[in-house]
Amino acid sequence: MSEFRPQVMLVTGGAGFIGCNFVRYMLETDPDVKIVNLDALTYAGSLDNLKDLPDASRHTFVQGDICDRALIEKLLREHEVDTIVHFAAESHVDNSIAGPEIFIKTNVLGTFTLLDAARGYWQKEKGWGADQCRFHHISTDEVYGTLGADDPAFSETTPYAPNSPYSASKAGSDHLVRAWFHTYGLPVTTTNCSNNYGPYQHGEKFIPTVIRSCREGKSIPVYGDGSNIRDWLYVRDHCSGIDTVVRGGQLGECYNIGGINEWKNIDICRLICQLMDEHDSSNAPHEKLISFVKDRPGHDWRYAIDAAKMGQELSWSPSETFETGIRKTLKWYLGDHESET
Ligand code: NAD
Ligand code: TDX
Repeated sequence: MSEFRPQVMLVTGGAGFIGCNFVRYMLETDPDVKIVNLDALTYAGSLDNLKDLPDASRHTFVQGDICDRALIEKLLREHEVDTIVHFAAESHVDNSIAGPEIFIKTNVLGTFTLLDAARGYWQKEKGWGADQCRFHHISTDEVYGTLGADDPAFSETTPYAPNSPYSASKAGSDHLVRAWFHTYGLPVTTTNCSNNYGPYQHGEKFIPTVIRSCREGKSIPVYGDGSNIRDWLYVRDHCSGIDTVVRGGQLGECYNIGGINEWKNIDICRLICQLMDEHDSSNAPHEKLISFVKDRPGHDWRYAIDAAKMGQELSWSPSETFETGIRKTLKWYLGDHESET
Protein backbone atom coordinates (compact mmCIF):
# COMPACT_ATOMS: atom_id res chain seq x y z
CA MET A 1 0.00 0.00 0.00
CA SER A 2 1.34 3.47 -0.83
CA GLU A 3 1.89 5.96 1.97
CA PHE A 4 -1.20 7.56 3.48
CA ARG A 5 -1.18 11.38 3.52
CA PRO A 6 -3.30 12.91 6.28
CA GLN A 7 -4.95 16.16 5.25
CA VAL A 8 -7.39 17.05 8.01
CA MET A 9 -6.56 15.46 11.32
CA LEU A 10 -8.80 15.30 14.38
CA VAL A 11 -6.39 15.06 17.32
CA THR A 12 -8.12 14.16 20.59
CA GLY A 13 -6.44 15.14 23.87
CA GLY A 14 -4.19 17.61 22.08
CA ALA A 15 -3.98 19.94 25.10
CA GLY A 16 -2.37 17.20 27.19
CA PHE A 17 1.27 16.17 27.41
CA ILE A 18 1.83 13.91 24.39
CA GLY A 19 -1.03 15.40 22.36
CA CYS A 20 0.36 18.95 22.48
CA ASN A 21 3.83 17.69 21.52
CA PHE A 22 2.23 15.81 18.62
CA VAL A 23 0.31 18.89 17.42
CA ARG A 24 3.59 20.83 17.41
CA TYR A 25 5.43 17.99 15.66
CA MET A 26 2.80 17.76 12.89
CA LEU A 27 2.61 21.51 12.29
CA GLU A 28 6.42 21.62 12.08
CA THR A 29 6.96 18.62 9.85
CA ASP A 30 3.94 18.61 7.49
CA PRO A 31 3.37 21.98 5.80
CA ASP A 32 -0.07 20.98 4.50
CA VAL A 33 -1.86 19.20 7.32
CA LYS A 34 -4.74 20.92 9.13
CA ILE A 35 -5.45 19.98 12.73
CA VAL A 36 -8.71 20.07 14.68
CA ASN A 37 -7.77 19.61 18.32
CA LEU A 38 -10.58 18.29 20.55
CA ASP A 39 -9.86 18.36 24.27
CA ALA A 40 -12.15 18.54 27.29
CA LEU A 41 -9.53 20.52 29.25
CA THR A 42 -9.77 18.28 32.30
CA TYR A 43 -7.29 18.94 35.13
CA ALA A 44 -4.63 17.35 32.83
CA GLY A 45 -5.12 19.56 29.79
CA SER A 46 -4.20 23.21 29.41
CA LEU A 47 -4.33 25.85 26.71
CA ASP A 48 -0.91 26.98 28.02
CA ASN A 49 0.43 23.83 26.34
CA LEU A 50 -0.71 25.24 22.99
CA LYS A 51 0.86 28.68 23.23
CA ASP A 52 3.19 29.75 20.40
CA LEU A 53 2.29 26.92 18.03
CA PRO A 54 4.21 26.88 14.76
CA ASP A 55 1.86 27.99 11.93
CA ALA A 56 -1.14 28.22 14.27
CA SER A 57 -3.47 29.13 11.37
CA ARG A 58 -3.63 25.41 10.56
CA HIS A 59 -4.77 24.55 14.09
CA THR A 60 -8.33 24.82 15.43
CA PHE A 61 -8.98 24.15 19.11
CA VAL A 62 -12.38 22.85 20.25
CA GLN A 63 -13.20 22.28 23.91
CA GLY A 64 -15.37 19.18 24.21
CA ASP A 65 -15.76 15.61 25.36
CA ILE A 66 -14.92 12.54 23.26
CA CYS A 67 -18.05 10.90 24.70
CA ASP A 68 -20.22 13.59 23.01
CA ARG A 69 -21.21 11.80 19.82
CA ALA A 70 -23.14 14.69 18.32
CA LEU A 71 -20.10 16.95 18.70
CA ILE A 72 -17.76 14.38 17.13
CA GLU A 73 -20.11 13.91 14.17
CA LYS A 74 -20.37 17.67 13.70
CA LEU A 75 -16.56 18.08 13.74
CA LEU A 76 -16.00 15.21 11.30
CA ARG A 77 -18.55 16.68 8.88
CA GLU A 78 -17.69 20.38 9.23
CA HIS A 79 -13.95 19.86 8.78
CA GLU A 80 -14.14 16.82 6.46
CA VAL A 81 -11.75 14.99 8.75
CA ASP A 82 -9.86 12.12 7.08
CA THR A 83 -7.61 11.14 10.00
CA ILE A 84 -8.24 10.68 13.71
CA VAL A 85 -5.28 10.46 16.09
CA HIS A 86 -6.71 9.54 19.47
CA PHE A 87 -4.76 10.54 22.59
CA ALA A 88 -7.56 11.69 24.90
CA ALA A 89 -7.65 9.58 28.04
CA GLU A 90 -7.44 9.58 31.76
CA SER A 91 -3.75 8.72 32.00
CA HIS A 92 -2.57 8.58 35.63
CA VAL A 93 -2.38 5.16 37.29
CA ASP A 94 -2.63 6.52 40.87
CA ASN A 95 -5.86 8.37 39.99
CA SER A 96 -7.29 5.19 38.50
CA ILE A 97 -6.76 3.42 41.82
CA ALA A 98 -8.44 6.23 43.77
CA GLY A 99 -11.37 6.67 41.34
CA PRO A 100 -11.65 4.19 38.47
CA GLU A 101 -15.06 5.18 37.06
CA ILE A 102 -13.95 8.13 34.92
CA PHE A 103 -11.26 5.87 33.39
CA ILE A 104 -13.92 3.49 32.14
CA LYS A 105 -16.04 6.34 30.84
CA THR A 106 -13.32 8.29 29.02
CA ASN A 107 -11.01 5.50 27.93
CA VAL A 108 -13.58 2.84 27.00
CA LEU A 109 -16.80 4.72 26.19
CA GLY A 110 -14.92 7.65 24.67
CA THR A 111 -12.94 5.39 22.33
CA PHE A 112 -16.13 3.55 21.35
CA THR A 113 -17.85 6.87 20.58
CA LEU A 114 -15.02 8.01 18.31
CA LEU A 115 -14.76 4.68 16.51
CA ASP A 116 -18.45 4.46 15.83
CA ALA A 117 -18.79 8.09 14.79
CA ALA A 118 -15.86 7.63 12.37
CA ARG A 119 -17.49 4.53 10.92
CA GLY A 120 -20.76 6.39 10.45
CA TYR A 121 -19.16 9.38 8.76
CA TRP A 122 -16.40 7.80 6.66
CA GLN A 123 -18.11 4.63 5.58
CA LYS A 124 -21.83 5.34 5.56
CA GLU A 125 -21.93 9.05 4.80
CA LYS A 126 -18.84 9.52 2.62
CA GLY A 127 -18.46 6.00 1.30
CA TRP A 128 -14.70 6.30 1.80
CA GLY A 129 -12.50 3.24 1.36
CA ALA A 130 -9.57 2.22 3.54
CA ASP A 131 -7.12 4.28 1.48
CA GLN A 132 -8.99 7.52 2.18
CA CYS A 133 -9.11 7.65 5.98
CA ARG A 134 -7.27 6.49 9.13
CA PHE A 135 -8.08 5.98 12.80
CA HIS A 136 -4.92 5.83 14.90
CA HIS A 137 -5.22 4.83 18.55
CA ILE A 138 -2.56 5.70 21.14
CA SER A 139 -2.09 3.04 23.78
CA THR A 140 0.41 1.91 26.37
CA ASP A 141 2.77 -0.93 27.20
CA GLU A 142 0.92 -1.28 30.52
CA VAL A 143 -1.74 -3.44 28.82
CA TYR A 144 0.79 -6.31 28.81
CA GLY A 145 1.08 -6.37 32.61
CA THR A 146 4.36 -6.81 34.44
CA LEU A 147 7.67 -8.57 33.75
CA GLY A 148 10.21 -10.38 35.91
CA ALA A 149 13.91 -9.58 35.64
CA ASP A 150 14.65 -12.31 33.07
CA ASP A 151 11.44 -12.13 31.01
CA PRO A 152 11.73 -11.07 27.37
CA ALA A 153 10.50 -7.56 26.53
CA PHE A 154 6.87 -7.05 25.47
CA SER A 155 6.27 -7.70 21.78
CA GLU A 156 3.09 -7.15 19.78
CA THR A 157 2.14 -10.81 20.40
CA THR A 158 2.55 -10.71 24.20
CA PRO A 159 -0.86 -11.58 25.72
CA TYR A 160 -2.72 -8.75 27.41
CA ALA A 161 -2.64 -8.91 31.23
CA PRO A 162 -3.52 -5.44 32.60
CA ASN A 163 -3.19 -4.97 36.35
CA SER A 164 -4.49 -1.47 37.15
CA PRO A 165 -7.87 0.13 36.41
CA TYR A 166 -5.96 2.46 34.04
CA SER A 167 -4.30 -0.33 32.07
CA ALA A 168 -7.50 -2.40 32.05
CA SER A 169 -9.41 0.55 30.57
CA LYS A 170 -6.71 1.06 27.93
CA ALA A 171 -6.76 -2.67 27.14
CA GLY A 172 -10.54 -2.42 26.69
CA SER A 173 -10.10 0.49 24.28
CA ASP A 174 -7.44 -1.42 22.30
CA HIS A 175 -9.83 -4.34 21.90
CA LEU A 176 -12.60 -2.05 20.65
CA VAL A 177 -10.24 -0.62 18.01
CA ARG A 178 -9.34 -4.15 16.92
CA ALA A 179 -13.03 -5.13 16.74
CA TRP A 180 -13.96 -2.09 14.59
CA PHE A 181 -11.30 -3.21 12.12
CA HIS A 182 -12.28 -6.88 11.98
CA THR A 183 -16.04 -6.34 12.09
CA TYR A 184 -16.55 -3.12 10.15
CA GLY A 185 -13.32 -2.76 8.19
CA LEU A 186 -12.52 0.61 9.79
CA PRO A 187 -8.92 1.43 8.77
CA VAL A 188 -7.23 1.43 12.17
CA THR A 189 -3.72 1.23 13.57
CA THR A 190 -2.63 1.15 17.23
CA THR A 191 0.65 1.98 18.96
CA ASN A 192 1.57 0.75 22.45
CA CYS A 193 4.28 2.97 23.86
CA SER A 194 6.44 2.95 26.97
CA ASN A 195 6.81 5.80 29.51
CA ASN A 196 7.21 9.19 27.86
CA TYR A 197 9.11 12.14 29.27
CA GLY A 198 9.80 15.65 28.01
CA PRO A 199 8.27 19.13 27.84
CA TYR A 200 4.66 19.80 28.96
CA GLN A 201 4.25 16.64 31.07
CA HIS A 202 1.78 17.04 33.93
CA GLY A 203 3.32 17.56 37.38
CA GLU A 204 1.61 14.43 38.75
CA LYS A 205 3.96 12.09 36.82
CA PHE A 206 7.28 10.77 38.16
CA ILE A 207 9.94 12.79 36.30
CA PRO A 208 8.22 16.19 36.76
CA THR A 209 7.70 15.26 40.44
CA VAL A 210 11.42 14.57 40.92
CA ILE A 211 12.43 17.82 39.17
CA ARG A 212 9.89 19.93 41.08
CA SER A 213 10.88 18.40 44.42
CA CYS A 214 14.56 19.16 43.76
CA ARG A 215 13.80 22.74 42.80
CA GLU A 216 11.63 23.32 45.86
CA GLY A 217 13.96 21.46 48.22
CA LYS A 218 11.13 19.09 49.18
CA SER A 219 11.30 15.34 49.69
CA ILE A 220 11.22 13.22 46.52
CA PRO A 221 8.61 10.47 46.94
CA VAL A 222 9.93 7.16 45.60
CA TYR A 223 7.33 4.39 45.79
CA GLY A 224 8.36 1.18 47.57
CA ASP A 225 12.08 0.45 47.34
CA GLY A 226 12.53 2.25 43.99
CA SER A 227 13.51 -0.95 42.19
CA ASN A 228 10.62 -0.80 39.69
CA ILE A 229 11.78 -0.57 36.09
CA ARG A 230 10.29 1.40 33.21
CA ASP A 231 11.36 1.89 29.58
CA TRP A 232 11.59 5.64 28.85
CA LEU A 233 11.12 7.40 25.52
CA TYR A 234 11.54 11.11 24.74
CA VAL A 235 8.11 12.43 23.77
CA ARG A 236 9.15 13.79 20.36
CA ASP A 237 10.40 10.32 19.42
CA HIS A 238 6.96 8.96 20.33
CA CYS A 239 5.42 11.62 18.07
CA SER A 240 7.65 10.65 15.14
CA GLY A 241 6.71 7.00 15.73
CA ILE A 242 3.00 7.79 15.66
CA ASP A 243 3.37 9.85 12.48
CA THR A 244 5.31 6.98 10.89
CA VAL A 245 2.56 4.48 11.70
CA VAL A 246 -0.26 6.80 10.55
CA ARG A 247 1.45 7.13 7.16
CA GLY A 248 2.85 3.67 6.65
CA GLY A 249 1.46 1.22 9.21
CA GLN A 250 -0.44 -1.88 8.11
CA LEU A 251 -4.16 -1.57 8.74
CA GLY A 252 -5.38 -3.55 11.74
CA GLU A 253 -1.85 -3.86 13.14
CA CYS A 254 -0.38 -2.85 16.50
CA TYR A 255 3.14 -1.47 16.86
CA ASN A 256 5.17 -1.28 20.06
CA ILE A 257 7.13 1.95 20.45
CA GLY A 258 9.88 2.25 23.04
CA GLY A 259 13.30 3.59 23.83
CA ILE A 260 15.10 0.28 24.52
CA ASN A 261 16.05 2.20 27.60
CA GLU A 262 15.21 0.52 30.91
CA TRP A 263 15.81 2.38 34.15
CA LYS A 264 15.07 1.64 37.79
CA ASN A 265 13.06 4.48 39.34
CA ILE A 266 15.72 5.05 41.97
CA ASP A 267 18.44 5.35 39.31
CA ILE A 268 16.41 7.95 37.39
CA CYS A 269 15.97 9.81 40.61
CA ARG A 270 19.72 9.75 41.33
CA LEU A 271 20.56 10.86 37.77
CA ILE A 272 18.19 13.84 37.97
CA CYS A 273 19.61 14.71 41.40
CA GLN A 274 23.13 14.72 39.95
CA LEU A 275 22.06 16.95 37.06
CA MET A 276 20.35 19.26 39.55
CA ASP A 277 23.61 19.38 41.55
CA GLU A 278 25.32 20.76 38.42
CA HIS A 279 22.52 23.31 38.01
CA ASP A 280 22.31 24.39 41.66
CA SER A 281 25.41 23.40 43.60
CA SER A 282 24.33 25.38 46.66
CA ASN A 283 21.69 22.74 47.41
CA ALA A 284 23.84 19.70 46.52
CA PRO A 285 23.59 16.86 47.03
CA HIS A 286 19.91 16.75 45.97
CA GLU A 287 19.97 13.01 46.70
CA LYS A 288 19.44 13.84 50.36
CA LEU A 289 15.81 14.66 49.40
CA ILE A 290 15.02 11.06 48.33
CA SER A 291 12.34 9.54 50.53
CA PHE A 292 10.95 6.00 50.15
CA VAL A 293 7.18 6.09 50.60
CA LYS A 294 4.29 3.60 50.66
CA ASP A 295 4.17 1.57 47.45
CA ARG A 296 1.45 1.91 44.81
CA PRO A 297 -1.08 -0.97 45.16
CA GLY A 298 -0.60 -3.54 42.38
CA HIS A 299 2.54 -1.67 41.27
CA ASP A 300 3.84 -3.36 38.08
CA TRP A 301 7.50 -4.18 38.63
CA ARG A 302 9.03 -4.02 35.16
CA TYR A 303 8.05 -2.87 31.68
CA ALA A 304 10.29 -3.38 28.66
CA ILE A 305 9.50 -2.89 24.98
CA ASP A 306 10.67 -4.85 21.97
CA ALA A 307 10.35 -2.22 19.22
CA ALA A 308 11.83 -4.42 16.46
CA LYS A 309 8.64 -4.32 14.35
CA MET A 310 8.80 -0.50 14.16
CA GLY A 311 12.42 -0.75 13.05
CA GLN A 312 12.06 -3.62 10.59
CA GLU A 313 8.74 -2.71 8.95
CA LEU A 314 8.80 1.08 9.17
CA SER A 315 12.50 1.96 9.65
CA TRP A 316 11.66 3.95 12.80
CA SER A 317 14.13 4.43 15.61
CA PRO A 318 14.36 7.01 18.41
CA SER A 319 16.61 10.05 17.92
CA GLU A 320 17.34 10.78 21.57
CA THR A 321 19.24 8.70 24.07
CA PHE A 322 18.07 9.00 27.67
CA GLU A 323 21.13 11.10 28.46
CA THR A 324 20.35 13.65 25.72
CA GLY A 325 16.58 13.57 26.27
CA ILE A 326 16.72 14.06 30.02
CA ARG A 327 19.09 17.03 29.63
CA LYS A 328 16.68 18.66 27.14
CA THR A 329 13.80 17.95 29.50
CA LEU A 330 15.57 19.44 32.49
CA LYS A 331 16.55 22.50 30.46
CA TRP A 332 12.91 22.99 29.51
CA TYR A 333 11.63 22.67 33.07
CA LEU A 334 14.36 24.92 34.44
CA GLY A 335 13.78 27.52 31.72
CA ASP A 336 10.67 29.58 31.22
CA HIS A 337 8.26 26.91 32.27
CA GLU A 338 8.69 26.60 36.04
CA SER A 339 4.98 26.97 36.77
CA GLU A 340 4.06 24.10 34.46
CA THR A 341 5.92 21.36 36.31
P1 NAD B 1 -2.46 13.58 29.67
O1 NAD B 1 -3.22 13.18 30.90
O2 NAD B 1 -1.31 14.50 29.83
O3 NAD B 1 -3.45 14.25 28.62
C1 NAD B 1 -4.72 13.73 28.36
C2 NAD B 1 -5.53 14.81 27.64
O4 NAD B 1 -6.81 14.25 27.33
C3 NAD B 1 -5.77 16.07 28.49
O5 NAD B 1 -5.50 17.22 27.72
C4 NAD B 1 -7.25 15.98 28.85
O6 NAD B 1 -7.86 17.25 29.01
C5 NAD B 1 -7.81 15.22 27.66
N1 NAD B 1 -9.06 14.50 27.98
C6 NAD B 1 -9.29 13.72 29.06
N2 NAD B 1 -10.55 13.26 29.03
C7 NAD B 1 -11.12 13.75 27.90
C8 NAD B 1 -12.40 13.63 27.29
N3 NAD B 1 -13.37 12.91 27.86
N4 NAD B 1 -12.64 14.25 26.12
C9 NAD B 1 -11.65 15.00 25.54
N5 NAD B 1 -10.44 15.17 26.07
C10 NAD B 1 -10.17 14.55 27.23
O7 NAD B 1 -2.03 12.23 28.98
P2 NAD B 1 -0.72 11.89 28.13
O8 NAD B 1 0.35 11.45 29.06
O9 NAD B 1 -0.47 12.95 27.15
O10 NAD B 1 -1.24 10.58 27.37
C11 NAD B 1 -1.89 10.67 26.11
C12 NAD B 1 -2.24 9.29 25.62
O11 NAD B 1 -1.07 8.51 25.50
C13 NAD B 1 -3.17 8.51 26.54
O12 NAD B 1 -4.07 7.79 25.73
C14 NAD B 1 -2.24 7.57 27.30
O13 NAD B 1 -2.91 6.39 27.68
C15 NAD B 1 -1.19 7.30 26.24
N6 NAD B 1 0.15 6.95 26.72
C16 NAD B 1 0.80 7.78 27.60
C17 NAD B 1 2.10 7.48 27.99
C18 NAD B 1 2.86 8.37 28.94
O14 NAD B 1 3.97 8.01 29.35
N7 NAD B 1 2.37 9.53 29.31
C19 NAD B 1 2.72 6.33 27.50
C20 NAD B 1 2.02 5.50 26.61
C21 NAD B 1 0.74 5.84 26.22
O1 TDX C 1 5.75 10.21 42.92
C1 TDX C 1 5.99 9.17 42.30
N1 TDX C 1 6.91 8.27 42.78
C2 TDX C 1 7.22 7.10 42.17
O2 TDX C 1 8.07 6.34 42.64
C3 TDX C 1 5.29 8.82 41.09
C4 TDX C 1 4.26 9.76 40.51
C5 TDX C 1 5.63 7.64 40.46
N2 TDX C 1 6.54 6.80 40.98
C6 TDX C 1 6.89 5.55 40.26
C7 TDX C 1 5.71 4.72 39.80
C8 TDX C 1 6.23 4.11 38.50
O3 TDX C 1 6.96 2.92 38.79
O4 TDX C 1 7.56 5.96 39.07
C9 TDX C 1 7.19 5.16 37.95
C10 TDX C 1 6.55 6.05 36.90
O5 TDX C 1 5.33 6.51 37.42
P1 TDX C 1 4.32 7.43 36.56
O6 TDX C 1 5.03 8.64 36.08
O7 TDX C 1 3.08 7.61 37.38
O8 TDX C 1 4.08 6.52 35.29
P2 TDX C 1 3.50 5.03 35.11
O9 TDX C 1 2.64 4.65 36.24
O10 TDX C 1 4.66 4.14 34.79
O11 TDX C 1 2.59 5.25 33.80
C11 TDX C 1 3.02 6.14 32.73
O12 TDX C 1 3.55 5.41 31.66
C12 TDX C 1 2.67 4.64 30.88
C13 TDX C 1 1.85 7.01 32.26
O13 TDX C 1 1.30 7.70 33.37
C14 TDX C 1 0.81 6.18 31.57
O14 TDX C 1 -0.21 7.01 31.04
C15 TDX C 1 1.47 5.42 30.44
O15 TDX C 1 0.54 4.57 29.83
